[in-house]
Amino acid sequence: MKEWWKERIAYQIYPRSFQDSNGDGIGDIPGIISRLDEIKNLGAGIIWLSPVYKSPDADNGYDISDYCSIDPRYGTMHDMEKLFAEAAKRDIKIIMDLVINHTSDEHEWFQKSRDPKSPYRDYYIWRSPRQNKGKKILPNNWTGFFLENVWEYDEKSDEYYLHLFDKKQPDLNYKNPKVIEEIKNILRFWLDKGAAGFRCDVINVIYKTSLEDGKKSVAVQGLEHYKCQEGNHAILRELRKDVLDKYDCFTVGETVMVDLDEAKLLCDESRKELNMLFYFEHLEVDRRVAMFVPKKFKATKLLEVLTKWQQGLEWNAVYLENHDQSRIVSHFGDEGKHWQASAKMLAILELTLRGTPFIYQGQEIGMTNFDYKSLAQVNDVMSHNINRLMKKMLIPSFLRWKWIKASSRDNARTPVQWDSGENAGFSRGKPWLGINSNYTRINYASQKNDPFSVLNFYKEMIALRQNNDCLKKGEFIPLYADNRLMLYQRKLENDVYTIALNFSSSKIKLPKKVLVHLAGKAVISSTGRAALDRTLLPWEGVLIS
Ligand code: TEU
Ligand code: CA
Repeated sequence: MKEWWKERIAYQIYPRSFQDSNGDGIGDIPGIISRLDEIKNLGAGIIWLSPVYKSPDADNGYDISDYCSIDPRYGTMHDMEKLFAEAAKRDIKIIMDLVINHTSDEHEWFQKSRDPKSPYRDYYIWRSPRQNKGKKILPNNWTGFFLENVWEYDEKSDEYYLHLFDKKQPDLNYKNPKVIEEIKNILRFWLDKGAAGFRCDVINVIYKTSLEDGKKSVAVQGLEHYKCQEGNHAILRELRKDVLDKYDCFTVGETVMVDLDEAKLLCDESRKELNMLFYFEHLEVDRRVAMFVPKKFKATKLLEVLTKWQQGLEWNAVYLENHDQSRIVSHFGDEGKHWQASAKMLAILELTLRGTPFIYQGQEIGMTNFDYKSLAQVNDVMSHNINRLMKKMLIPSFLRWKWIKASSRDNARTPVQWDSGENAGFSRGKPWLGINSNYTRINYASQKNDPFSVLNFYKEMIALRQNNDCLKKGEFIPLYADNRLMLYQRKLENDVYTIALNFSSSKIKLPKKVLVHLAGKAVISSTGRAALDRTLLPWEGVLIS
């Protein structure tokens, strides 16, 4: 079968913030259908659809209460079928979000599981409290991804259930073969409906080998008992063999805290587990302890991380944004004076890496982080948890707000800015989450007919890449980096491209030793220059052939 996922650009839709069609302030499936031409026009050939399943919405749909039905907020199954059909007409494939580490606590399985005698008890991970000097204590010392403890007490049976994420997201028990059979049925259901694959949520932590205490750690204590376990690999191979391999589809795994050696096992084509994965290391080069404490950005570090991953895997997913991360212009670029050049420079970066690029809604128009003034405007469950935790640690409120502002997942979740009209053209009603007030300046409609816009630059870069095997599959060769400058090449047989990127607001005089690589013709520049001299302008990125 042809590996079409290596030839296409993917576009991620976070439905609730994409396009509302009925004025309830929440994006929906008819809204997506109405914007398929825009996605096609951009040049994308795959859509990754974040969850649209029935959900009580404790984590915006990543807590699913019925995997085979559509939440009424997003529309009906009929709408979803129409979306598959309309996308197919435009030669766009859709992959669904597969969230199977946990379900919602409102899922029927979990409701039944609360009864210790139910055959569903063993679908989840229940444990009795431990005793310490006559007092009940938690079954183990693990800490979760949302920075809370991972055990929730259920009076009904005097036991706790495990949840690595929110307490409304109980973890499934993958030691139970019945659970795996249920998942296979869910996969078949969506593949038969027309899905072209899955983005698999936190797919490298689903199998808990043991529930012993974890080694002391500042974050996610207990990880060594469930990250990338042999049992996890075996499940991925089983899903592939029994279901996925029977369809023309692919999977991309979201793999948390993964390192390259683990990724190699997960993506090695001969092992038949995942087709590609999302790692996080490149987005963490300017952060200590994962998301929280900022650290100075250095292009040297970014090039080092990219080189390791670009050379380490045969094929992989490439991305700079998703619904959990900061907007890339706000993160690695410049929101101010050089907004446009930096957004385009980052487009050059993403679209000249090897692998399947994933572009997140709004990235193609250079949307920025939210401009909220207080925590009251934030919705993200994780941000509120962090705030609570920091408050307990007596961290003053201005510092808490500073960190949450920089790291909140809502940064990427503000509604898409379609035009300069009411609610940015996202909705006729009050949007579920505040719109960035820069929407009159940054929006799709104004960029559509502007040949120099970020949007048209993305289109140009995508078109350029589309017929170019060197940019898609060529070797990645690092050339040079310092704090603000980075150069690399892509090479396939006789084709060579050199990419030079300036991550600063200063004009840079290029070091002598890199000039030899820049002798060719500038194919495209983020500042619009047709010819190069010995400098890079502020936030300039160039592609040279
Ligand atoms: O994310 C996994 C995950 O670990 C993130 O929430 C992570 O903590 C964050 O990105 C900080 O880097 C996935 C989904 O993408 C996320 O939206 C869900 O909340 C989470 O799983 C639970 O399903
Ligand atoms: Ca709606």
